[in-house]
Formats: sequence, C-alpha cells, structure tokens
Amino acid sequence: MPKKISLTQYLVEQQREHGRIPSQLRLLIEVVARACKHIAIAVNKGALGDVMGSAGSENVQGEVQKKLDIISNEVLIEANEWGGHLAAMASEEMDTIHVVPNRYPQGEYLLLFDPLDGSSNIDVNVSIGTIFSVLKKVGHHHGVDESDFLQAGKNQVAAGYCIYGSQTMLVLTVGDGVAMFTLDREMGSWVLTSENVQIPADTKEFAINMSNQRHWAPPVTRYIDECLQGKDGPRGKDFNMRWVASMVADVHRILSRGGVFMYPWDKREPEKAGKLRLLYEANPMSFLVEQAGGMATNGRQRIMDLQPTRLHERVAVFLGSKNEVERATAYHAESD
Ligand code: AHM
Ligand code: MG
Repeated sequence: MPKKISLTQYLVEQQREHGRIPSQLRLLIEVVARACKHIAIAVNKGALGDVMGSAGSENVQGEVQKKLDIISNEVLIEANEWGGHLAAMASEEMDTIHVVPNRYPQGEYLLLFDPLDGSSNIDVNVSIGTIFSVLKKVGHHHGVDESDFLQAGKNQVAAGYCIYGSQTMLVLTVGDGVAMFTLDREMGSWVLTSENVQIPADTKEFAINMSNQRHWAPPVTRYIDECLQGKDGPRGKDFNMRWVASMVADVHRILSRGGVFMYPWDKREPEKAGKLRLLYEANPMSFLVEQAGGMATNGRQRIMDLQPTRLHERVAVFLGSKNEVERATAYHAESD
C-alpha cells in the first residue's frame, strides 16, 4: 500500500522544500481545515443535530440564512480568530468584516469565505461546501478595514474548498498546482488522494441553470444553443449537462473530469453582473481552476484580474475546460 501523506506533511513540504508558504500561512490553512472537519460533523448529523431548516434571519444580500450557514460561519470565526495569523475575516454571511479582537495577536493575512455554499441543497442531502480565499494585507498602515480586502484575485496566496459530499474532501492550492485530500473519518485526518490535478482542455459537458435561459445575453444563448444541437450542429459533438446547484460540487466535477461551468450575467438584475460573489466564490474557484490548467473569465476578462470595488460584489462566471471558456469569452467579444 502506498505511503499516506497527510495535509500537515504536504504543507510542511510546501514550506520546507518549495519555500512557497510561510509558517503563518501553513498554520492558517491547517486551522481552516480543522474548522471544515467540525462543519462536516454538523452537516453529517443533519436532523439528529437539530441543524436543519432556516434560522429566521437574512444575510446582507437579503437571502434567508439556514441554521447551518450560521453555525458554519461561527465555527470558522472561532477557529481562526485566536491563532495570531490573521488580521481580519470576511464572509458571505456577515455584512462587514470581522477584525481579530484586540485580546489576540494580529497577523498579516486576510481570510474570506462562503461558510456553507449551496444553501438550497442543505436540507435535501445534496453536496454542499465551504469555499475560502486567503490574501495578505498590503501596505503597512495601522489596523485593517474593508479596503484591505478589495484586492484582485491574482493576489491570493491560497484558496480552496471543502466539499461535504459522499466523501468529505479538501481541495487546495497554494499556487503550486491543485491537491485533493480526503477525510479519513476513523483517523480524523486529511489524506492526500490526488496531486497535480489537471482539467482537460476539451469537454462535452456543460453546467448552467437552464431555467434562466430567457434572461441570458446573446453570447450565452449562442454558446448553449450550439451545444444543444449536438453532433449535427456547429460543434460536431453531443454535449451532456450537469447542474448540482452547489458551486463546490459543480467545480469539483470539473476538476475531476473536465467541463464548463457558467453563471452568466442576467438581464433581470443587470447591475448585479451575476449571482456569484467575486471575493469568496469566484476568485478562489478561479485560482483553483487556473492552477489545474483551466480558465476563468467573466465573459470578457480574466476573473482574477478584476479590481473589486465592494466586499459582496457579484460577478458573471465562466470557468473550466480552457477551450470552452475561451469560446464563450470570444462569443462575448464578437457580440460587441
Ligand atoms: P449560495 O451562496 O447562497 O449558496 O448561492 C450560491 C449557489 C452556488 O453554489 C450555485 O452554483 C448557485 O448558487 C446555484 O444557483 P441556482 O439556485 O440559480 O441554481
Ligand atoms: Mg455561496
């Protein structure tokens, strides 16, 4: 049997041999991974743990919060605030940033997360996940505020997600490819199960919420129409469709076997640009996808080049197999 490599060993090797991650960042990732184990336990308990259903509150984006959204948010904050590696955190479930309280030492990193993505799947036992992104505070000004978080995704020093599915897995990049770890429940440890993950450049699988079709912009309609025409159409091949409605699950499938994921701009709410959030959904997923040889754009530009202007800013997302994302992006340019 091949030797098992734990997350700790992987991170120590990244620190020691590749000089890629400082010890503070290693600690931060380990703490996030530990918090995800805690969330996995709550998710798995389901109705037995009285964690199902809505909490009777709304988040800053006006979405109803589920009990597990709030529990996961608290778990991540409590796990991370005392370690000394962070300056502040931002979350989909909090209006403003959470600055590390004065009683703890202040670190130089900023952690952003969607504590439990795929909220509509929580109560129906379908895969959900935690998405996270790590930035470094730039500039040496005293204290930390929301503007410190408004950095382009290319500045991320680490990103990943934990998927609570048929297996619990942690998928991570520190800028040296993508590694996947599976939770060994008996041992309570994360074990490296795939390394150097690569997304094939071509695919026959797309993921989009087809029920929004009438609201799409012409380039998206064109792209999907061509896929739907199958092997007798301009693409010359039959396409399959998958839509889990949990971005973690859809991206996990794409990292595992290729595909293209789209959550496009929607003419119902033009100013919102899309449904997904730039800082803690699109950026970390784009970092992972690019590190796996894929591509991620908003239909026009590389997502990781976008300069954010607001903490909870939304963005259109096209990510996955390179040739398909290139094609969808070219259709936008041609429609101008
Ligand atoms: P959430 O953060 O409120 O869970 O919303 C994000 C989720 C993504 O995981 C998923 O890709 C998308 O919303 C699904 O949207 P839809 O309900 O339109 O299918
Ligand atoms: Mg989300």
